[in-house]
Amino acid sequence: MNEATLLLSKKSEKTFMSSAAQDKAQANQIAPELSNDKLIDMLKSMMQIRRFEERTMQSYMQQKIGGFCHIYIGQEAVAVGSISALKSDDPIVGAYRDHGFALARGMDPKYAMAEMFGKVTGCSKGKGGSMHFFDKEHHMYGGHAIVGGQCPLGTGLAFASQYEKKDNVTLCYLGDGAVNQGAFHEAMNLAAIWNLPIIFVLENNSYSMGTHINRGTAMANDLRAKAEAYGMRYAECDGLDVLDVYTTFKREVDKTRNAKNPQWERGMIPSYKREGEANGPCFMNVKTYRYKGHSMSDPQKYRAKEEVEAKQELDPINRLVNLLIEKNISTQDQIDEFDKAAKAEAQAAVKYANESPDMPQEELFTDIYVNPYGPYKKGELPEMLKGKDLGE
Ligand SMILES: Cc1ncc(C[n+]2csc(CCOP(=O)(O)OP(=O)(O)O)c2C)c(N)n1
Ligand SMILES: [Mg+2]
Repeated sequence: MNEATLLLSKKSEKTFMSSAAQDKAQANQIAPELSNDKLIDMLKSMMQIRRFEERTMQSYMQQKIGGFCHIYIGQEAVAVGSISALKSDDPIVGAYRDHGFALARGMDPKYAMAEMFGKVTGCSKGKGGSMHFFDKEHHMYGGHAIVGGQCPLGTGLAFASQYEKKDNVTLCYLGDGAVNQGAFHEAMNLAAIWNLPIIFVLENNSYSMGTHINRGTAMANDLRAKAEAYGMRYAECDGLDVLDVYTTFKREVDKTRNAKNPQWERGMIPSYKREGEANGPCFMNVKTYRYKGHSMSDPQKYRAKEEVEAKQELDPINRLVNLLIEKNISTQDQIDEFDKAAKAEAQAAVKYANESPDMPQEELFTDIYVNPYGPYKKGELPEMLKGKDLGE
């Protein structure tokens, strides 16, 4: 396992101690709500993901895990910084590179690992595998393998919370490849005309499989255009810096939480005159990088080793470690302990997955059709809305 990516190297320490250290110190000050405990939690969460992913790679090589498997190493700050800015019942949904945001959201690594091992104890009973994590309890609505397929679902989650007059914000994660999908544009359009409480979180790691964003995406140099096409708020942050991710998300999540549908508030108005967009949906471009291949079977011929190494110098975990030590928030010894705990937890997850029973064959015929809200009859309210105050 590549210990070097996580543990402090003298070289990265030197890089960090320059002006970057001052910038980060300021970032901490502009987020006074970030207590020392919360900073440490964010570090632990990123370490948990990194060590989990290393074990995932190892288990894949040992053929314990089958099918497609996409590693999140390098992108940890995106999931951790953004989810730290949410309420615990704010829904999240994303694509197949889902281990990071599932763990950051609170999924037990045991159930995540068991899912990939195809075991019945997995978060999706072993039926979904790496790409289809799901955790209703933690409001994590998948894990979706169809590029862009999660965008309409995220829009639906945001629509539901607005319709039910809840004050939730949905985070819909997508890769840079997804911005060229029709589903993404349909979802952006609906989110804009209904002013839905959703943030489309572009995890912009510059590559869709082996295609660089500049080769595959119009206006790649100015992705603000994608938001402007829908009159939607645009923001961006440094996805290799968890504090920048957190502070940017905190600001945008707070604005988005107030999203109201002007058509419902004041009767129909033309959508092109949509008001209140400062408090509406947002398209967030998070510049990040994946240190590993697209999936476990990627020879990575499309990028230079030097490019990956240069990005590893900016490793989000090392950067936070440096800050915590520099600010006397934590010591190297404590950090080593956190890391030891993260490694032990990942190892325990593998043990649990190994020892769990396989999915019984009968399970193949369950969870196919779901109708928990009862039959809908024309003219009647659906079960889910009966007895609810709809404000009429
Ligand atoms: C509709 C659809 N087309 C093609 C694919 C094949 N495919 C799987 S991943 C991928 C690249 C997506 O890249 P990106 O959205 O940037 O996400 P990342 O892998 O970088 O996280 C493609 C084309 C797919 N899964 N779904
Ligand atoms: Mg990508």
